[in-house]
Amino acid sequence: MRRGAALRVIVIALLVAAIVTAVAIFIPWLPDQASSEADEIDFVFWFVTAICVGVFAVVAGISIYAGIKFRARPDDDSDGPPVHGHTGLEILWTAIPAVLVTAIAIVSTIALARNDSLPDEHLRVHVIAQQFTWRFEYPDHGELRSATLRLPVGRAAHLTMEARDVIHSFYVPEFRQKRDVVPGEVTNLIITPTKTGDYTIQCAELCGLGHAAMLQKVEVVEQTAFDEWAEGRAEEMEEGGEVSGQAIFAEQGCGGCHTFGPAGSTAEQGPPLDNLPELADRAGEPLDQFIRESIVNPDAYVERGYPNVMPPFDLPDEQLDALVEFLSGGAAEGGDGEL
Ligand code: HEC
Ligand SMILES: [Cu+2]
Repeated sequence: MRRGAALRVIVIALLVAAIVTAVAIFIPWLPDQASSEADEIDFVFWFVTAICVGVFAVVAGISIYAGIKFRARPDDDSDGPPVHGHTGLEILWTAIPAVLVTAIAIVSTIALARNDSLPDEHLRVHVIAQQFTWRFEYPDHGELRSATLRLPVGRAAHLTMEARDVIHSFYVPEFRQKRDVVPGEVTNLIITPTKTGDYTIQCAELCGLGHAAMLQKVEVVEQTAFDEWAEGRAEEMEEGGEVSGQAIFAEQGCGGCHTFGPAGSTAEQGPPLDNLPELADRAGEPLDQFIRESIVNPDAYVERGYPNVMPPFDLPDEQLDALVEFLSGGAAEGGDGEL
């Protein structure tokens, strides 16, 4: 009798385990890995998943068996038999989870520690998070700044991250690495991309109204392509005097939210900037002044139908002038669309 019950529970548990294992394995829950840190993270993920499958199968096996076997008949109004605790069982169901949780803690700690080891040869990137945009500086390359995170493949990047307003979280699913970006503190993250291609950073900490729009591009390229880009951009920026509005537009990430023909951008988080004269008219302001104010103090005039998510930009005067000129059409010409 007892043995028959145990056997049934085991059969049900194995069945449940088979189903949830299939769900875990055959549905592609995770995107392809694109960093050498991803292995460690995925190992922890699967380790925890395996434990969950085991615990779930045991609990489901007993619950389903008990639900069928001990179901009260519709006309049965009697009380159940009085049952006292079972010391042996209680020790068991306390001890087993304690061991499992400890094992998870140890495995995670080892994985995180391994992913925190920084090789001597690495690229430094400073990350600035601000509602609702990401910006990147490359202290190894002078004044180099960008709104797209470009990384050379096969080389460790050391991100030092700072937040200008509230807590954000840097996360690129393909890299698996994720870390909070906290005001008043510098947090670190190490990423060694293993595959060239385009990925998306998504802020993983609800940081305000525009949180869902806090997406930005990561481009992993060959080292030679990276060097070429870095040199080109650094020269562009050091040429002085000639500040290009188009470069500022790209560098500040305006194209991440706005469609603007001359910059080749197509994002739709904010109003399209191709018909700015019309928008300025509607606001009843001269074009240049309207643009300038919209950049420095976006709260001054919030376009109807759009959330008030544009961050204020505090740019040096000559950059602001160049940007306003670029947007007002003073310097409009076909761009190559580089963001
Ligand atoms: C996080 C997304 C985001 C970024 C980044 C961003 N904007 Fe905006 N922008 C918006 C939204 C949304 C609006 C509409 C709400 C408002 O007017 O504040 C807007 C409004 C504007 C307007 C006024 C248009 C109008 O009709 O009110 C201008 C001009 C503008 N942005 C230019 C820029 C420039 C230049 C940059 C880069 C320096 C930039 N934006 C960066 C989202 C963004
Ligand atoms: Cu954020």
